[in-house]
Amino acid sequence: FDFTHAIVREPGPSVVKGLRSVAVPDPAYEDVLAEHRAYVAALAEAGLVVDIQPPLEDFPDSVFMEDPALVFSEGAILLSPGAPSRLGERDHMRNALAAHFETLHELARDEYADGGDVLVTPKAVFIGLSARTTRPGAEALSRALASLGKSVRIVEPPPGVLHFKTACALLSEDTILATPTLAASGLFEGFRVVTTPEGEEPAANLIRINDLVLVSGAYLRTAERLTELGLSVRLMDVREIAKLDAGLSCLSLRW
Ligand code: CIR
Repeated sequence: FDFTHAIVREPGPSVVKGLRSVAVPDPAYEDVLAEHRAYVAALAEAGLVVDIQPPLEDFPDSVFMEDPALVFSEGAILLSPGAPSRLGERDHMRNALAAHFETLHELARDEYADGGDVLVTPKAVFIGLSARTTRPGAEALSRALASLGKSVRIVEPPPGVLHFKTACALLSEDTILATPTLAASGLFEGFRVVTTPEGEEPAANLIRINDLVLVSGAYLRTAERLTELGLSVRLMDVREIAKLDAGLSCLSLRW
């Protein structure tokens, strides 16, 4: 969570047609845009230099910048998003990354992995298998991570969420926030695990950036729990973006 830079992509009007797992009505574009602008402002407030990429109207989900790549100060890895409508985001992401990274690894087009399934911790990088991240994709990503000197744990999280990080986030060097179901799976051996309060499971999709933790404003009991742990919490309005199965980590790449 020690970062200096981020890349985001501004949402264009097509964002309202983004993928969703539950058939909810389209979000309101103006509100998505306002939520996104407030998010960018919070990243800047947390101390990041933010590169804002232009909207891609042909790719409604391209605002969820976290999924087609994984970035570290040592280099970047271009991923193959597992949703067919998102695969073409790769080419735009390659261009965006070229301005920042000399080292760019690339997964093959059929080695599917979404950045939302990857939790980076100081000890290990967790890759969660999902409907978007296949075993061959996870293994290819694991090889790319090894070449950047990272150790990897490929895990099979309990089903029921879109991405691994829908249900967990890094809070400190050795502390993970997870939903009770994921915490009970025992995947985080060696870490201290804090759970989301009953009924606030989606709050787990949060991000810590330097000293600030961005949390959805809908989950006040989670915010209170984190404040009690001594963390500085910033509540964010993501009500419209959340209709597209998104939380706070999906909206940027950070390094
Ligand atoms: C999708 O289904 O791909 C988007 N509607 C939401 C992606 C959320 N990304 C993430 O959690 N990393």
